[in-house]
Amino acid sequence: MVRQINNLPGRHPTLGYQVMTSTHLHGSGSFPQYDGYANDVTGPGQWKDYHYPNHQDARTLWYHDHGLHHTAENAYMGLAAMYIMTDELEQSLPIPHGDYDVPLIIQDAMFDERGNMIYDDHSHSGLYGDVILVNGRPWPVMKVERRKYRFRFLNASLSRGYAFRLSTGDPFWIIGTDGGLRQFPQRTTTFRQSMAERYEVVIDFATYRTGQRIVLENLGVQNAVDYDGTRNVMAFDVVGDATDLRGNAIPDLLNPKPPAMDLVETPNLRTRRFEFMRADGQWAINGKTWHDAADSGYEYVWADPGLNDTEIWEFVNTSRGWFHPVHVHLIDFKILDRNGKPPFDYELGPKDTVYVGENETVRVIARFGPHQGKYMIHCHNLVHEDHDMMAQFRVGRPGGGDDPVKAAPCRDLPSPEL
Ligand SMILES: [Cu+2]
Repeated sequence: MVRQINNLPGRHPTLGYQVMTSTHLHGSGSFPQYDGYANDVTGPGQWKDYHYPNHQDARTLWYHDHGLHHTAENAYMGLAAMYIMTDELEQSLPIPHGDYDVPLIIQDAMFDERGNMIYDDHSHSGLYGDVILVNGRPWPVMKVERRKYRFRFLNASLSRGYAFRLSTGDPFWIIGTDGGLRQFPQRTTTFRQSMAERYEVVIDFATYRTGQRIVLENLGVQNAVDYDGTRNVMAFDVVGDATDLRGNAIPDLLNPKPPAMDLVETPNLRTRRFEFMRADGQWAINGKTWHDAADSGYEYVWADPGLNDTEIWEFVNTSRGWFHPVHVHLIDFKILDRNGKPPFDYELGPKDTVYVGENETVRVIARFGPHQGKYMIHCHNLVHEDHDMMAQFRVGRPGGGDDPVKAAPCRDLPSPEL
């Protein structure tokens, strides 16, 4: 249980909106009332207890604001952080742990001359900062020893995708994706990462000499607004031999049965299509926006899989001007194909967010459970999400499952002792 207390001022000091928050634990199979449903908001002077099952395989989750129409501003200004879950299998593997297991929360931002954050989303198209922050610090330099490190890459930017590369051209080893460890490690010299995706990446510094600097570079992706400052993300300075050689391996087998990865396409499976598009000057999914959900009293759903049904969902982006990271709440999915071709090798692990690039159609397969109820699917360009590329689906029968807003309402301060 986590108590979220909204102690923010009644109005945002520079942007002026009322700061209503809703906390989404991204990557968790939570009950609807603890999932950060956009309208399940906690206002200034209120609090809410969130219960998390923590029943899934070890994985890198993150929690961020999901409040209606102001998620982008709230996450940009700081309401986003990592949440790491572990288990016996993950702990038993000889992969880097402890000091050698390092979160990298990557964001871009822009600042005025006094150091205040500037929020400019270019008429709701996207926010592209000229400063790269890693764990809240601009272009940091990390001291590393001559051994393997595991980095948990989270792209927590609002709108910027990245294509990562090491300045040496040496490989990354991808050992995990959004839903935890992959079956086997995958070598790659570059990978693109959209907002909200997570990759667990091993970098081996053992081959470098003491005193060498290795830069984590960003090659940029289509339609991102790049600046001189967005070419580099951070750097690693090799300071000496390893002081501890435990967990210095990349085993051939990581997780023998990662979630969702055993799902296979069969002819009788239902396929649903979600087109991410512009409609009436808004960002929309199948021509509808969250306003349509609101107008129906939050009854309208874009999809209604039965509990524990396996379905194929097809995400379509016919534009050349932008990409959409598509995030489905509650479940893990396996990517089947992109424009009819196999997904990138590094994507072959359990996922909850997928890069749907320009002119791309991506098909994923998932089993819908373990809970019934209404959950959101949306674009994770948070500027798009807020205006208004967000939809919902219902798992199970109409009226089934806990109500996301009414089942566990927020309370007024003061909050009682825990
Ligand atoms: Cu989008």
